[in-house]
Formats: sequence, C-alpha cells, structure tokens
Amino acid sequence: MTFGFKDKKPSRRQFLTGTAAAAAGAVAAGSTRAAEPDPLITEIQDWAAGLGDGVDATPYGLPIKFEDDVVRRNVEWLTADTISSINFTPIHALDGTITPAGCAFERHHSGAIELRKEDYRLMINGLVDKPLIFNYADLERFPREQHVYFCECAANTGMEWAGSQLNGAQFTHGMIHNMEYTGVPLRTLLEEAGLDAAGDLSDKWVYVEGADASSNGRSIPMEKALDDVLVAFKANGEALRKEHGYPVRLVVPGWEGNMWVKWLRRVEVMDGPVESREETSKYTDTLADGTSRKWTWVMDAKSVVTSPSPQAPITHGPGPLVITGLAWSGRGAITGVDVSIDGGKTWQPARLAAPGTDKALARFYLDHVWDGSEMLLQSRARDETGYVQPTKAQLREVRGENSIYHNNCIQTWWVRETGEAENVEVS
Ligand SMILES: Nc1nc2c(c(=O)[nH]1)N[C@H]1C(S)=C(S)[C@@H](COP(=O)(O)O)O[C@H]1N2
Ligand SMILES: [Mo]
Repeated sequence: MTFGFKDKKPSRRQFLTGTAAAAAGAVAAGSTRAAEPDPLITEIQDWAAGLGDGVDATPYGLPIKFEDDVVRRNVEWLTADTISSINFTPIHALDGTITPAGCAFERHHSGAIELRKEDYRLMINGLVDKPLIFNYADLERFPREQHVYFCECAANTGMEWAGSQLNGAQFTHGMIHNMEYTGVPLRTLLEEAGLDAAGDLSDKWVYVEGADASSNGRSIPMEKALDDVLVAFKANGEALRKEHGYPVRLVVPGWEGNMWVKWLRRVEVMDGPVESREETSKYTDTLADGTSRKWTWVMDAKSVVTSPSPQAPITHGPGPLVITGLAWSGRGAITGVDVSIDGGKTWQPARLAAPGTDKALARFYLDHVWDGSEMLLQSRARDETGYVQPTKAQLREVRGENSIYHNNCIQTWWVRETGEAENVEVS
C-alpha cells in the first residue's frame, strides 16, 4: 500500500485498490494514492490566510454550522400538535455514548415549562413521619451521586409493531438519550422525611408528579424508590436543559422514560399505586387477545446499528467499513453485541468500545471489510442477566401486533450496493 494525495472523489480504480488492500488485511484508512496533488494540501487556504474568531465570540458554544443537520427532528403526523409530542435524537450521526443535551430527544405532555430555581419546590408527603418541602438550595446540601444512565421512552420503536414505517434510526430508535446525572438519591430525601410511619415498606409505593400542567403522575414501588432512583439537577455536568426538566427531574434507571418525571414537584408515600392515566390508558401493553399488561416498567435489552443506516448511507466504495451502533438494557450492563450482515443467518461478535455499565448505553463497532454487495444488517444485544434481544417474529408471538410500547426487537437495515439503506423486515 502506498501513501500520497487523494482526490475529493476516489476513482473506480481506487475502489478496487482499496478492496484488494483490505482483503490483504492492510486497512489503513485514507491511504490511497491519487494522480493529482491536492490543493487543500498544497495551497494556502482562506482559513490560514487570515485570523479566526476571538475567545469572546462564543460565550456558550453551539456546534459549527456545517453540522446543522445533526438535530432533533419530529414527525408531524405522529402527534396532533407539538405541545404534546416527541422529537428524536439524531443517533445516526452521533458516536460514543453520551448524548449532547442540545440534541437529546424531548417528550412533553403539555410543553416544556420555564421554572426558575427560586420558584422551585419539592414536597414529600403522605405516609412519612414529617412532611417536608425542599427548595433548590436545600437539595444542593445533601450528599450527591453521579451516574450515567439511558432514558428511553417506552414508545421508542413503537411504529415497528405494524411494519417498517419510519426510515431512519433517528425515527425508529431515537427516543433515547444517555447522560451523566448528578443528584441526590430519592432514598436520602425519603429518609429525611422519615419512613417509620409507613410501617412495612415492602407493599408501599411513591407517587411522583411534575410541576407542568400535565403533571405526568406515576406510581413507583417503594423497593425501586429506595434503590437507584435519583433526584437529579445536573446532566452532562451542566444544569438540566429546560426541555429535560430544569431545574430538577427524577432519574429512574432502566425503567421507561415516562417515569422520569421532569420539573419534579411532589413525592407522596402511599399504600398502593394511584393507577393514573399514564399507567392505565397509556404506557400499558395491549396483547393479541385485547387484554393489556400493566406495570411493564423495565426497558429490556435492545440495540440498533446507527451507521450505516437509512440516514447514514455508505459514501465510499468496497473495503474497510466501520459498522457501529448502540446497545442498552434496563436490567443491567450490556455484555455483548453480535452483528449480522445476512439478515440473521450468521452472526459475528462486535467489539464494545468500553465494557458495558449498569443501565447505560454501550457503543459497539464491527470493523468490517465490505465486498460491495448488499447486506441485511442487524444487531443483537445481550445483557448481564443472559437475556438476548429477540427477533420481531419472537416478540410478535408473545405480544401480537396491537402494542405501541416496549418493542425491543432486532432491527434490519437493507444496505444496497449503492450504499443506501432502508428499513425492512426479514421473515
Ligand atoms: N413533568 C413531566 N415529566 C415527564 C413528561 C412530561 O410530559 N411531563 N414526559 C415523560 C415521558 S413520556 C418521557 S419519555 C420522558 C422524556 O424525557 P426527556 O424529555 O428528557 O427526553 O419524560 C417523562 N417525564
Ligand atoms: Mo414516554
């Protein structure tokens, strides 16, 4: 393999060279020789002939304008208006595992509200020894913890039950984000209020609600409330964004996003669940026989190839191809991901960029040598409990096709010789 100049568009011959080199195992990226010298290397460019922006130009930075397609998107026909709606994380264009707050999906039932820290109150009431009201500064005085967790809306991938209707990982799997949270364990605040009055805790619940008009009330069993639930005020090191619940939200690791109450205003200790709208008519799973399952809180192991994918086609010829994606499980850490290029007939283990951690996104890579022929790309996640992500057919056998929520099936992208990809089903 030789090194040298490279044209903007590689020639057909370079594709062939690349293929041969790759087949021989020498896959140093970008190391092909072009006939002509590249002016981007040989000529002084505008950006080097003058000066750039000073440090006072950008007190708080946004991504450079060339990245302006890496944004949240909503699908107009999915909901009646944007106030009670969702948008989707551009997972097809991101790498690593931490979701930048500015493009992390939002889900609101009555819009994103503006609540000042000074006006923030959190009440703990019900079966506690001493009902308490905290302000924001009070919360900052309790011992803090930091954890990275994914938040996935139970409706993520929900449109796949009836077929393959949305063409892009952003739309099929983008109701997920993964951030590093700083906050106080809910347990600490409940203990501050005192739980002796509640008696036997094994059958007790907490009811949590937000300060927005929808309130988004949910019942959480006491066992989970005392386990790993966080009352969070920072995400990825900075204050929560307005749309993610500023100044304080609940983080309910591994459980459906709906329970991650934003603008958290009240936690009531109760002797039973409330059976609120969000846990009866919504966020329950209708089975084939028309009955519905409730209390399906945990998000089961799931994964998706983010690139190549419909919004991230292959833009080069045969040869080295990085196949990458995300995997996660609400039951613990991801322990492995397999990738198939033939629609699930054969599988090969992908490489985890870092060992999976508890209830957080894992990034996987398969360093593939693409022969230029079409692929039926799939990924299959496995978690520390030994659970393996099911196929669509396996899931439909148990759940029918009436569901919306909790679709964690294996996703298929049909990648064509052109490099373009499409959302398809294999049977
Ligand atoms: N107060 C309040 N909390 C809420 C909601 C809401 O509308 N109001 N939406 C819930 C739903 S359905 C989901 S999936 C998550 C989404 O969190 P995000 O907006 O940070 O992505 O927040 C949950 N918490
Ligand atoms: Mo949700």
